[in-house]
Amino acid sequence: MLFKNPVIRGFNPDPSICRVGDDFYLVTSTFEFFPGIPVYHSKNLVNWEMVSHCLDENENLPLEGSNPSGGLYAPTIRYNNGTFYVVCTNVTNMTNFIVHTDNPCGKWSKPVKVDHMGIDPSLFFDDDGKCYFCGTTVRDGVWGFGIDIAQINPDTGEFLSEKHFIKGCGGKSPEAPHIYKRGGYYYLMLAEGGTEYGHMVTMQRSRNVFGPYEPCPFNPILSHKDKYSEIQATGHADIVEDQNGNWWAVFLGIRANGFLHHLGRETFLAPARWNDDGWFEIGNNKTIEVEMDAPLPAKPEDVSFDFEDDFCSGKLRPEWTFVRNPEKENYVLSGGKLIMKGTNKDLGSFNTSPTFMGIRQPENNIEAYTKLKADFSCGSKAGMTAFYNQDYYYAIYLTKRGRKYEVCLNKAIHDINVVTNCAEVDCDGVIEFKIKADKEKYYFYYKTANSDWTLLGTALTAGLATEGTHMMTFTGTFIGLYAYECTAEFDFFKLKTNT
Ligand code: 6LW
Repeated sequence: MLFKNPVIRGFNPDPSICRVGDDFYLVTSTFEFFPGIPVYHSKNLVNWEMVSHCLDENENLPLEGSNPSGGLYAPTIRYNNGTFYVVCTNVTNMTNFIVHTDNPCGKWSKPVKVDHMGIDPSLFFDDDGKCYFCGTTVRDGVWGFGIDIAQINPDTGEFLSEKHFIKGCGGKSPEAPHIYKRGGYYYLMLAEGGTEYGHMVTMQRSRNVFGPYEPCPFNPILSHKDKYSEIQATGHADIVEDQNGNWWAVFLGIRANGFLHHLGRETFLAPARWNDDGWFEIGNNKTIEVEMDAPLPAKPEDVSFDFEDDFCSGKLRPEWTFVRNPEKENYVLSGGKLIMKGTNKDLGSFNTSPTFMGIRQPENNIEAYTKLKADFSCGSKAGMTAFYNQDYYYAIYLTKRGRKYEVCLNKAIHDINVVTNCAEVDCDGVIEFKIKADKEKYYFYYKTANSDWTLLGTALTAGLATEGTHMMTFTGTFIGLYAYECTAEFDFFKLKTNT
């Protein structure tokens, strides 16, 4: 059966997967965005539906003051005996924690803390009932040089053994450890080479969970570091056996536009297998393709990444994402409208939570629409944005200068924040906005009751590329709505792909 990568589009890095019967569950990282850790469900590994979030209460997910790309790093999901566990790190307060649930489509528990300094934690349930924790470790203030493994009680977060230190297979930044057991061997899978263009997946194995581990003779088992392909940076994998005995790897990758990407690291899928020597092989000779043919566990349906919310259901769709800890009273659904109460926090305000909500941009080619009504004073703003983080965004907005309404384009890149192309509009506070995008550019349009769509200006996608950010970032672009120092009523939000 044919399928197309990436299977979960837009910013969805560090995927981790587990299976129960013929149901697959997958989680990804969310960094400074809220709610934390989406849980996706699929029957066929290709069509994924967001069914819950592990952390959907501010009190369980402190993101206040988080730097861009702080917050939640890579989670791991595991199932044991009726319970789903997710373990993760909040780097903003440098805490490792575990949440659990018996219904991954419902509410998750409060987090329990794990006393560990390091990122990318994972759990492994052995067949004798013991559970092990592994994660990258920090020793003497030095990050990212190896993995600690210890027995743990996953319900309390308490360690039940010493930590045992395991090295990587030679690449820089050994991280993303996951342990699996097969044929009497413990396998330790890692990401190495860093999460950028040198990213790889490596494997090592041992008869004893605490090592010593011997490396796979043909490491790395997946990497695009030497491949000419739009798909780059493949790594940070997790693997799963389906109900038919076929094996699969999910991992992050990017769709590079030259050497830039702005959609974020996305979730890819590849068929995998154990060879006769008991080593694991991923994809076609360690690489993957956009279109792959493999025996999926169920027939995929047509995939659509379109999104629409008419704000009539009384509940926001789970795809809506906020930045840091949202002030929930500033987002109200009433009478088929979304009422956003803008505060004095703007999109670019330092490490705070503006009145903003967005969805992950799933494709280069999109068209997104909204209609809003704002009643405000001079200097207030309400509009639509392509938002990477507080230092990198483009926004088209309505404002007022004296008694006149104006639309403006705001471009923020690094510490350059400019307002351009302002145009007076005859509109009485009601306006429609459209953001169109292709690989190279965003196009910002507006429309009033008396006019047709008018192009206000354009901006390069390169301005929102991860590679250009001034501090290490791991996220992707959102298309969203926002309000600043005013109340704005939005009628709908619509995003179309394949335009
Ligand atoms: C994550 C690390 C990585 O913790 O990037 O791609 C870091 N891998 O394993 C942030 O996602």
